[in-house]
Amino acid sequence: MLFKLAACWLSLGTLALTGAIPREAQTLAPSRVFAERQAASSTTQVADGACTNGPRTRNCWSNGFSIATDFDAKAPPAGKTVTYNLEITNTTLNPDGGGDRPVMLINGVFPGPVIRASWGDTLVVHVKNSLEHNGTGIHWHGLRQLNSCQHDGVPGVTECPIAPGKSRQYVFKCTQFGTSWYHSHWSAQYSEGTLGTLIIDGPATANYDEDLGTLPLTEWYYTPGFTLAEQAQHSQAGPPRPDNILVNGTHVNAKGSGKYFKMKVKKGKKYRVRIINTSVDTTFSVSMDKHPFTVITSDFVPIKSFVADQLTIAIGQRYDVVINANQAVDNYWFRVSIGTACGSNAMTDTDIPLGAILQYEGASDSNPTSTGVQMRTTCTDETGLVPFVPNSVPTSLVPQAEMKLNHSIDVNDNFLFRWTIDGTPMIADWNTPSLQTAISGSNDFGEFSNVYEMNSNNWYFWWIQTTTFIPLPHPIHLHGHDFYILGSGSGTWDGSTTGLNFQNPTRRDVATLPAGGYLLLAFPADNPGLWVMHCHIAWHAGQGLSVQFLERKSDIKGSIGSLSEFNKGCDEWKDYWVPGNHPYNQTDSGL
Ligand SMILES: *[C@@H]1O[C@H](CO)[C@@H](O)[C@H](O)[C@H]1NC(C)=O
Ligand SMILES: *[C@@H]1O[C@H](CO)[C@@H](O)[C@H](O)[C@H]1NC(C)=O
Ligand SMILES: *[C@@H]1O[C@H](CO)[C@@H](O)[C@H](O)[C@H]1NC(C)=O
Ligand SMILES: *[C@@H]1O[C@H](CO)[C@@H](O)[C@H](O)[C@H]1NC(C)=O
Ligand SMILES: *[C@@H]1O[C@H](CO)[C@@H](O)[C@H](O)[C@H]1NC(C)=O
Ligand SMILES: *[C@@H]1O[C@H](CO)[C@@H](O)[C@H](O)[C@H]1NC(C)=O
Ligand SMILES: [Cu+2]
Repeated sequence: MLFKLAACWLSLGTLALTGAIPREAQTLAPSRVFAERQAASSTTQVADGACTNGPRTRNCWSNGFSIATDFDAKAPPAGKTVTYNLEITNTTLNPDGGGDRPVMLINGVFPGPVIRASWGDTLVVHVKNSLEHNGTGIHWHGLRQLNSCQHDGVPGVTECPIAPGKSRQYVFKCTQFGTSWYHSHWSAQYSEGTLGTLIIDGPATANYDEDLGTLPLTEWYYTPGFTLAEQAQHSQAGPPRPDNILVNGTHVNAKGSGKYFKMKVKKGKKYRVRIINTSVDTTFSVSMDKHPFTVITSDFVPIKSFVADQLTIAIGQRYDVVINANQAVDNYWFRVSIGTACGSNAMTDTDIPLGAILQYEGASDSNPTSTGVQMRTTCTDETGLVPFVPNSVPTSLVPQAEMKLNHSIDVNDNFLFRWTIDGTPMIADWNTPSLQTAISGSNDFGEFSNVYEMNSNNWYFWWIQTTTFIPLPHPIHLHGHDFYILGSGSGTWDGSTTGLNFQNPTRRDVATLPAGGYLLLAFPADNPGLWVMHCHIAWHAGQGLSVQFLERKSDIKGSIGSLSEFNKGCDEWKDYWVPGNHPYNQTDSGL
């Protein structure tokens, strides 16, 4: 009886509180949300009436969890188990009307199925490799894999590839929330279409009525990815030129056939859109005519929301935005431009608009005639992204290593191009994943492993410095962590910490190393395992632009749980990967 009374009183309090949050509020005061969380968690065992997620209370979640929760410090809410089955097949696809192309799809669709779970849930994903002549391995981009390194899906590092005809089960907890994607991490395979998007529902820093879901952007080539990767690593003339782009898997082609993707909205509502750059080699800028974006997250980190007409998105990066359908009932362009400062696309030779359509209910089915902002063609990251939950980096840190990004060319081997870190490209050994070597107690990771060790439970600071004369921006992605971006710039870092950002710097899992410049990153060694950090331009990763962090080696075995899937996978792979049993060889980094 007493219990019920208390619950009742709490929900009355809720009404008063939610009523007090102005409907149009775009920024939620952290102190208020924090107070709510305190109130909720102090009434243990009582269902959380004080903070229920809804269109006007997106800051709330449940039972003492809200947008103000520091998910790096607090365990996630108790969740359920969510299971998916994915099967990779060798098939063909004609997404833009430009013609069929061989692809390797997940469950026969491009993009693959949207995987959806909630904050605190455990995802169980069964992956079946139904390809005849390729291995595979699926990486859950941006998922923290706290104490589950063997489920990170990186062949040669955290697992043996999944052999043809075999399956693997990946199990991991959703400790963060927001938008991401999953993709093959096996050689150039994701450029064959082996990818899909992923949503972890949770609280947000701005309110909206409806969630339109994920909006993956990619470039599209009419030539198979493995053929292009081979060309790219032997090319003296730069990377291959994409033929088109796809927005959520579709687009109009250079001859005008094919169709634009349509987002359908109702006037008077606010919508969340989850934009993801899943491309192989293209930086994009995006805007929506007459509908500015309220940006609420960058990668898996909620940020203080801000309004922008246009966003630039590097490969692997995600921005969740809210748009307000408050314009006249009509069609509007969602514009996509190519970062021609660091790439190209055949569609820029045509007058065909690149993008998708925002269609109001009641509008005609014709293409928009709307006008918008001047689109960028640059390849630099967005700046001023302030994490909603402030965390800081110790100011006493000094760089642990200067990682020099250079390149090498083997002219004897038909002009073989490699990116090097401190003189060595990273080449994965599929038969002997680094995780296996580490667990066996050995430090013999091989000549091309690019291992950097982090032995203590402490913060580490890394300096990535371009030394090559090839000035290209590189989207650097870290597994197992969000890194803190202390600074970046052109030229060589002068070693001075003046001007670096230690107080609540942007943290995310992909940041751009500026063309010819440097990038300074920090993160704490709080996740024992082996974590790669690589360029997310697929060609560059294939050409060796990667390192791996060996994090608290002596704690790995004790923290990551059962290795049964890992061991089974290696047994099956080694049975398959024997000379004479496969028509193709590993010709790149394997990542
Ligand atoms: C996909 O099918 C094509 C055509 O049959 C074949 O040449 C190729 O080896 C197959 N690829 C894989 C990875 O099984
Ligand atoms: C993109 O397509 C997926 C799969 O059909 C769908 O779930 C999602 O809502 C679409 N995205 C948008 C922004 O409409
Ligand atoms: C995708 O990432 C690539 C490489 O970082 C970048 O060139 C491109 O602009 C990004 N696309 C979008 C839409 O941001
Ligand atoms: C980078 O590579 C070039 C040759 O490709 C070499 O001359 C130069 O010394 C290298 N720089 C560093 C810092 O390794
Ligand atoms: C693969 O490598 C083996 C052993 O080096 C060699 O005999 C075979 O010809 C290679 N196959 C291809 C397709 O290059
Ligand atoms: C994967 O299959 C494609 C053909 O579908 C082939 O071009 C490529 O070499 C294969 N890669 C490996 C390492 O087997
Ligand atoms: Cu790169």
